[in-house]
Amino acid sequence: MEMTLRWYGSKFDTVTLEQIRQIPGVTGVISTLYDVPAGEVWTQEAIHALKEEIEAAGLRLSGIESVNVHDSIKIGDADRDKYIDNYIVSLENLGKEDIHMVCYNFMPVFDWTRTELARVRPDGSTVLAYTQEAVDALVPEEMFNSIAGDMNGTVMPGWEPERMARVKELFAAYKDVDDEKLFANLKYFLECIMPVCNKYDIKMAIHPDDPAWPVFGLPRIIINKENILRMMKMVDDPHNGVTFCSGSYGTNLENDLPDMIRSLKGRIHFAHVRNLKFHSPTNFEEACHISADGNFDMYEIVKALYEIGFDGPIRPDHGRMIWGEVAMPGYGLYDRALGATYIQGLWEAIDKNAKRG
Ligand SMILES: [Mn+2]
Repeated sequence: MEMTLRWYGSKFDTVTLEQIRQIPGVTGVISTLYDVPAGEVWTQEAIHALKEEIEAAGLRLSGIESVNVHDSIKIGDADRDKYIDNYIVSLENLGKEDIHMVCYNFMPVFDWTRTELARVRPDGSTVLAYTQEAVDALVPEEMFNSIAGDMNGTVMPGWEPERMARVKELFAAYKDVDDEKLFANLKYFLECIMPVCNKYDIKMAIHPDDPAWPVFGLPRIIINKENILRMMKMVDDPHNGVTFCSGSYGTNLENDLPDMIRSLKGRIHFAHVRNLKFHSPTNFEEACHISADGNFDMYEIVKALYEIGFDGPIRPDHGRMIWGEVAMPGYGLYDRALGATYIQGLWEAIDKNAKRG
């Protein structure tokens, strides 16, 4: 594995590359062209400039999170081929710049969903949290306003104001899209992009839906072992793979995370590792990374990744806001740095034990 941190670019991130460089063991960042809207082509020049900036700081651009998929592709409407063509050009330009891992998601309308961005924990840290009761009390158009006040002046991925202004329109466009249609549209998209992925050895890594169940009646398919294995089989190419995000699959307590990891051997191209603390099956908050702070056995999760021979980029996922830091919720420096060193500690112990037999 290669330890990385997500970085939104110098125009958007409160964390600097110089700071990331000083986190023990972190050698790469996962970044994006944050200001290119979904559907537009990523130029080779822009990718090259991002890569140069990161390399000048002594780090590597280890992959992209995300190249977003335009809603037309997810809906399967008349414009989808145009947007798929653009996506293919973006992948081609990434390939030419020697980038080999691309994370994306296939969630309708809303990207990840939380109902609080700064829930206060007993130690005074703040975290993102979710309750189904809070979602059920909202109409979708209110979702953005309920989140916008807590963003610490940042723009969170998937919650761009211009996108949220179109929520009603988007809901109407998705009205005939059910699980089966969404699966079919994903298959169509993947079949179109696999040739360019094969040509440049680009590993596509779909991010799970978060939370891992339908929200506001919209279909969600990347939620459990059964569905993800169906997706692997429907386009059976090693470049069609997943981002294993413990915090997203883990929102559904029925998902056995180490078992899912083992079932995806060879198809996990990127790993997000974090813990959740549940108060009920539909009321959870993001804990710090260590097992004792939440519901997951982080040792078993990292061990499963180790045992399947995972060698891609891994990153600590959302962290708590601690030590007075003001940053994009979930994406401060301090708690993610603690998470990165903790995950590496687990990895080192597992590796040494395995080698001693
Ligand atoms: Mn994730």
